[in-house]
Parts: sequence; structure tokens; C-alpha cells
Amino acid sequence: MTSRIACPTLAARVTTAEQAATHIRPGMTVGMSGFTGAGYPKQVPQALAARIGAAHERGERFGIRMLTGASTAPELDGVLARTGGIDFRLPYQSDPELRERINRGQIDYMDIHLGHVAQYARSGFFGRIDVAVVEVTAILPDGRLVPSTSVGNNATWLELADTVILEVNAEQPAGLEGMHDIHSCAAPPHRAPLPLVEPGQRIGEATLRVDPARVVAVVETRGPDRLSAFAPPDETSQRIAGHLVEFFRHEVARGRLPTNLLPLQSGVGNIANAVLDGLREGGFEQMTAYTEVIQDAMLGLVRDGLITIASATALSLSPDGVADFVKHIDAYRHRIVLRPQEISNHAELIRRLGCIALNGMVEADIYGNVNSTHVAGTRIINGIGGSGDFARNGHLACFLTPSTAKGGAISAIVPMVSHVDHTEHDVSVVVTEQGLADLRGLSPRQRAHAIIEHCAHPDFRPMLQDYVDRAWVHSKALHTPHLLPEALSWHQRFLDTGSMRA
Ligand code: 0RQ
Repeated sequence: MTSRIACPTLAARVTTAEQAATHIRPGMTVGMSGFTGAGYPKQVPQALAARIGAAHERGERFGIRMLTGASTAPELDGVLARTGGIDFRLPYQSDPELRERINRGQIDYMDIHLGHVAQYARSGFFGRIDVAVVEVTAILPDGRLVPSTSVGNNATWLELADTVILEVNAEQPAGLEGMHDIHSCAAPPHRAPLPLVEPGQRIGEATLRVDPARVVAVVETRGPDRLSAFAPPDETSQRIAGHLVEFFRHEVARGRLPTNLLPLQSGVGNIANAVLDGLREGGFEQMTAYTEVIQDAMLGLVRDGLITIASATALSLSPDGVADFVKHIDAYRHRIVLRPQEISNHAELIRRLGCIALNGMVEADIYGNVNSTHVAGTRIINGIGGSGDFARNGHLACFLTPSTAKGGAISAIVPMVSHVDHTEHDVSVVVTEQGLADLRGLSPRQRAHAIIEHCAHPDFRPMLQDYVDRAWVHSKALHTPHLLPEALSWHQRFLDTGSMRA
């Protein structure tokens, strides 16, 4: 029995990844741990991929339906996608191999709000969950599980799955114990109000529970979460941050935000990370965060005391960020709470706390509809993740992007978005390096004016202005004027010529 597995019953189930993987059979629905590259199982998926590969070589069909917390890593999504072992996958993903196969139509991918997954699974919307494969940091003497660097949907998979495989990863810092707060929601109509009124409040237990009778295998692993470094803040992201800082100061001066702002939610990616870092310039203190992922910039704000408490469901840190986290884990344990994504992304809590949502996007249209997921309306990048949970329910929904992509060939402000993730009703503020459009209280025509004037790149501004001018004259429906034959012509031009420029 190793020091990380202190429960004799579960220590007796220790086996190899290969043996554990035999419990996963073709057609099964498997709930895996993992959220934004953190806390995913490291070995069982690779052993499963080998099993699937061997079956395919024998000419047998072997695919599984795979549900996770959010994106994972090459050792899970990558290896299983490459071997052709995923028939269906939800929710958020970001692995290049998986993305490629989804976009080739080889894998069915359901993009779904992260805050909905647990409730839908519990309600049986995805069918039966056959197996859970969950990474944990340690198993306590009484069989309770110390969660890993992400919580995600683990409590739900452990609750629902017929059989459970645990990976106990000795690489994850033992000091994570005590950092989590696990609370599960009942299914409607038995739900009770969630008693959480502050980001740092604890409403559950520090450990996960599992029925030992359903644990069929325990695998000991040792390996880091595989996360890459973030791009350093560049001039564009600094300018986006600068516009946001000015806006927040203005809101504080008007008495619409408190001086320490409201709990921040910050999305995934380089821009969100860099922009959060840029908030340092704002001089805001005693800030809090109620978010899904803690990236390097947020960890830095926590370390420096500018954010006093951060609630999330996952750490998503670069190797340097991990080193800093491990070194100062005793201090971070009092300032970071990791919760199930059902709680971190819960509509009731986001609305109650009044979160300020800061998320990246692919494009926005002149009326403020936002596409966060699909290039040219068809090719998915990652997924909606939790951005919709926070945009719909937050106090302010801010969407950020450079005004152009692909070396200036693409305008991030277009006449009509080619795919809608966030409707105009859920978007308060659009920010690019050009400026910030505050859309609150504006009609569609006023919004178009604000977005073109403040957010569009100067190279595309005249084209957008020309579009709305003609739409306002020629459209027969004048509330939200469009020229339908032209509305998506910018995307078509990009597909035809590689550029949206006329
Ligand atoms: O592609 O690397 O091939 O050049 O999209 O773009 O500018 O590096 O920005 O890393 O912040 O990601 C929307 C993808 C932005 C992210 C998105 C191309 C661009 C580049 C990345 P290349 P950047 P970021 C809660 C929040 C949805 C989920 C979410 C995202 C790549 O923010 O996935 O918000 N959001 N979750 O070139 C064509 C355009 C483009 C474009 C950018 N208009 N057309 N390509 N790109 N704009 C957290 C969770 O949910 C877990």
C-alpha cells in the first residue's frame, strides 16, 4: 500500500492501466476527469487506445462515447482521437488531433454549456454512464478521494457510473488536500437554493466520495498535467486591457461598480490571460474571482494579493505557473477554492454574485451577436465552454478580441456572425485593441454605430459603414437592417480568396 492510497479496500484493487482499460468495452459511455488540461487520467486512456488500436487491426469496431469536464490533453483526447476510438464527445475540447477529426466529420461532437453537463447527465439526457475514469491526488483511509488539479464533473461521474476506475497521481501536490469544496445538486424538482453568497464560501466537503463497491480498478500514476506556456502580453492585448481598465474606472466613478469591482470570470486563451494581467494597471485592490479556470495571470494576481480569493473548477497553469503554485501551495490553499463545474458555472450563483465575464471570441457582428467557436461558421475551434454560462447570467458580459485575425486578412467585426454562441441580448461590452463599445441600453442601430466606430479595424470600418448605410436604406425590416445576400459575403470571400478584404 503506498502513502497515497491509505484505504485498504481500495489498495487491494490496485492494478495496471492495461488491466483497468479492459473494463471499457465498445459502445460504452465513459465519463473522464479533466478540465482545461488539468486533472485528466494519464495512463488508462493510453492503455485503452492501445486496446482500441489492436481491435481495429483485427477488423473489429471499437469506439466509445466520451464525456469530460472540458478540454484535456494529448494523453487523453489526442491519443484516443488518433486511434479512431471516439465516436462521440462532449463538452469543450481544444486538442488539435480531436479538433481535426471533428472537423472532418469523423467524430460527433456536442458543444454544450459547461454548467449544463452535470444536470443533463444526472437527468439521463446522455444515457447511462457506464464507466468513470477519474484522476485523484490521494485516497484517504476511509475511502474518500482527494481531488486533483481540476474537479470538473468528477463528482457526477462518480455518482452515476456503473463502474469506476481511479488513477492516483503521485505527481499532483499532496498539498491540494483541503483546497476543494464539493457540493452536488439534486435533480429537479428536488433542488434546493445553493447557500453560497461569497466567492470564497465553502458549502460542501473537501473530498469526493465514491461507493467502493463500484471501484473496479485503481491505477498508480506519476505524471504532470501537460500544459504549454501562455503567449506573453503583446501590444494588442495590452491595449484591450487598457480599454477595459478605463471602462471599469468609469463604472466605479459612476457608482455602478464597487471599487474592488465584482467577482471576475476570465475565459481561456492567450488574450484572456494577457488582459487579466493588464488589470494590474487599474489600481484595483481586494478583487475576487468566481470563474472556471485559474490561468497564470490570475494566479499572479492572487499571489500579489490583488485578488483576495479565487473560486474555480480547475487550475490551467503553464509549467512556470505550476512551479509557483507548488512552491507556495500553503498560501494558495487559503485563497483558492476548487469546486465542481456545476457550481463554478451555476446560473444561480453567477447571477447572485454579479460576475464580470471576460471572454475571448472569434467574431462579433455589427449588432453585437458573438461567435466564440466556429471559423466561417463551420470549422470549430474549441467550443463555447463556460462563456455562455457567464455571459447570460453575469452582471456584465464583456467579449474581447483583436480587431483582425490571420495577419489582418480577417475582420473580427463582420456584418453578420457566421455562427451564434451569444446573442445580442447576452453581450454588454465588445472590446478590441481599437476601443470599447458599451452596448448597454442601445437599440440595434445604435449598437451598430458603437461597434463600427469603436471596435472595427480602420481598414474594415468603411466597408462596414457602407454595409449598414445601404442596409438602412434598402432593408425592408428596419429594426435590425441587413442585406441578406451580402450578410455572409465577407466569410465567403475569405473562403474563396483567403481574405475578407474587398
Ligand atoms: O488561431 O493560432 O491558428 O492563428 O483563433 O485566437 O487570438 O490567439 O485568441 O487564444 O484568446 O482564443 C475564441 C478561440 C480565442 C477562445 C478563442 C483564430 C486565431 C488563432 C486563437 P491560430 P487568439 P485566444 C471559459 C470561457 C470560447 C470558450 C470560452 C475560445 C485562434 O477564447 O475558445 O470563451 N473561446 N470559454 O487566428 C478566424 C477569426 C478568428 C480566428 C481568432 N475571426 N477568424 N480565425 N481566430 N479569431 C473557459 C472554458 O470554457 C473552459
